[in-house]
Amino acid sequence: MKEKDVLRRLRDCIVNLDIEGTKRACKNALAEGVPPMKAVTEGMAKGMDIVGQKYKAREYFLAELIMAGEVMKEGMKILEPHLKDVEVKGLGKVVLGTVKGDLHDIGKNIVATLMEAAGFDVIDLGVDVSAEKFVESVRTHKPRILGLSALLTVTMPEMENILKELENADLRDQVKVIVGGAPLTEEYSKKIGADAYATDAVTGVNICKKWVE
Ligand code: B1M
Repeated sequence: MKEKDVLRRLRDCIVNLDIEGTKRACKNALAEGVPPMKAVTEGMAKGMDIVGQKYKAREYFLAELIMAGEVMKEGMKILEPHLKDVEVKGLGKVVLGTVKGDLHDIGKNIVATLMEAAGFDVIDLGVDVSAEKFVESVRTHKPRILGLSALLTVTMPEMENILKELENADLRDQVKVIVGGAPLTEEYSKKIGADAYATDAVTGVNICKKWVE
């Protein structure tokens, strides 16, 4: 099977909310030698974009969004061990989380997986994480990097709040801050004073590696 057909199948299985089909398509992608990260970004994530468009167009509703999240997570269970299959170097700690009010974690989890694969020690605070919890975690764990994810326009301002709280706690200059998530822009990240913005997980991890290597 050609790579583009394997990727198209992965995308379509997500759009059709086909859990068994997605699992089969992920196994097939590995068997056909498709790089696992490509299967995520150019297969399943493309399907998630279409699900998002269908939701916006009122063709899909909340139930379908939830289902799509579950289907992608099942696919990730198959691909994830292969994303991690690299030499581990001690690059230091990263505290990572999705900001308060936001429950989206699929992208953040991919960032966490790739960070670990690159050799970072990831402390994942999960979703709906308050500024206080981020600040406390930076104080306790003393990470080299803090990673913030937000998928909703309404939760983006929470990132600015976290940066302000880090300043107030005199911790801002002790940690590099990277932000990511679909609604963000480079311009917004500069405006709020983040050190970096990444459109995708691979770019994000590469930026973090440059910071510490
Ligand atoms: Co939601 N949702 N959702 N949703 N959801 C979006 C984000 C939306 C764009 C859909 C749409 O309308 N087209 C829209 C937001 C609109 C906006 O604000 N701009 C939306 C909405 C409106 C909502 C609700 C409000 C719906 C409702 O309740 N009426 C609700 C909010 C709940 C809440 O958070 N409080 C909601 C709920 C959900 C579910 C829980 C059902 C589910 C999430 C399941 C889960 O995450 N466990 C869900 C889903 C699945 C989506 C879509 C369809 C897919 C998101 C996803 O997982 N993408 C999404 C549409 C879309 O994004 N196109 C949508 C795949 C993932 C791999 O990509 O997360 O972008 P992404 O991550 C990428 C990059 O962004 C980047 O790297 C990742 C991989 O390359 N990245 C980083 C992310 N974080 C990073 C951090 C970094 C670096 C890079 O450094 C630290």
